Amino acid sequence: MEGDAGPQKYDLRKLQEDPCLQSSKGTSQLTMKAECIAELAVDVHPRRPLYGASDLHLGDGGPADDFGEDDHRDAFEWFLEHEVEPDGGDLTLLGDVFELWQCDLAPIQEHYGNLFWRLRNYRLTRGNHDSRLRMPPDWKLIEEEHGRPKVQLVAEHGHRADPLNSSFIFVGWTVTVVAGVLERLGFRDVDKKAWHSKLIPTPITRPRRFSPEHYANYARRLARKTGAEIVILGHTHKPTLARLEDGTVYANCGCWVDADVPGSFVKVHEGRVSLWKVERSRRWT
Ligand SMILES: [Mn+2]
Repeated sequence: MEGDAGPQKYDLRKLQEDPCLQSSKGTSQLTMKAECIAELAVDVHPRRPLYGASDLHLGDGGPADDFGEDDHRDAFEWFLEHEVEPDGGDLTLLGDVFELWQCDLAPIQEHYGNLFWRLRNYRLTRGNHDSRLRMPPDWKLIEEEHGRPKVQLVAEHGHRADPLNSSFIFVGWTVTVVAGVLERLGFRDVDKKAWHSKLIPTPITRPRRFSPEHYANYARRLARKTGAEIVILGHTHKPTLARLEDGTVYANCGCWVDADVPGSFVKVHEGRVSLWKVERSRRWT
C-alpha cells in the first residue's frame, strides 16, 4: 500500500509524494554527481567505456527491499542517464541484481516496471541471490592481440570465492531468508545488521577466508587462469581498487545499496580503471 509509510519512514520519495507533508515542509530537490574515489593506469583500451555495478538487490517494494530505500533507485536511474548512456557506455551488472532469496521475480517486475525492463539493455551476470535466473556466471573482454584473441578483463559476482555462498550456499540463503521474514515483521535493516554482525561470518566480519585479501587472492588466481590484466568482482559490498603484487588490477564494485558507500561503480576507459560513487544531496525548499 503506497500511503503506508510504516517501516519505510526514511524513504524521502514517499515523504515528498505525501501532499500533507508537502504543504508543511515544502518540496525537496535531489542533486547528484559522480565522484571519483580512486584510479589506476592499465594497458586496456576498450572501444566503449566499460561500466560495472553490482548488488542492487531489487526487491518487491516491501520492507525487505533495500533498493527501494533512501535514494538508491533515483541514484541508479541518474547513473544510467548521466553517466552510462551519454558516454555510449557498456554496462555489466555483476550479480545480486535481483533479491530472489527474499521475493519472487514477478513482484519485483511489477514493482519496478520500466526500470526492470530497462535492465535488459545491459549485460547481467549471476550472483548468489539471483542464481535461479539463467544468466552467465561471468563476462570477459576479449580483444585481438598479435592476431590472437586475448582476455583482457574478467568480471563476475565473486560468490564463488565465498564457501558460505557457494558450496554451503544454504548458510547464506538461510540468513537472508530469515532476515527478509524479520524485516516484513517490522524489524528494520536486519540483513545489513547481519552483514556487519560479528556473529555471522561475512566478507566484512571474518578476517581470514572472508577478508579483502581472500578476494584479492581469488582475483589473482582468476587473472592467472585467464591471462586478464583486470578482474572486477562484487559480492563483498566493499568498493575496492588495488594493484596486486603480480600486476593484476582488482576492482570491486561494492554494493549499490550499501549504507557506507552507496552508488559505487567501476569504469574502465582509455587505459584507466576507476572507482566512483554517485554522491547525492537533498535540499528542502
Ligand atoms: Mn552476493
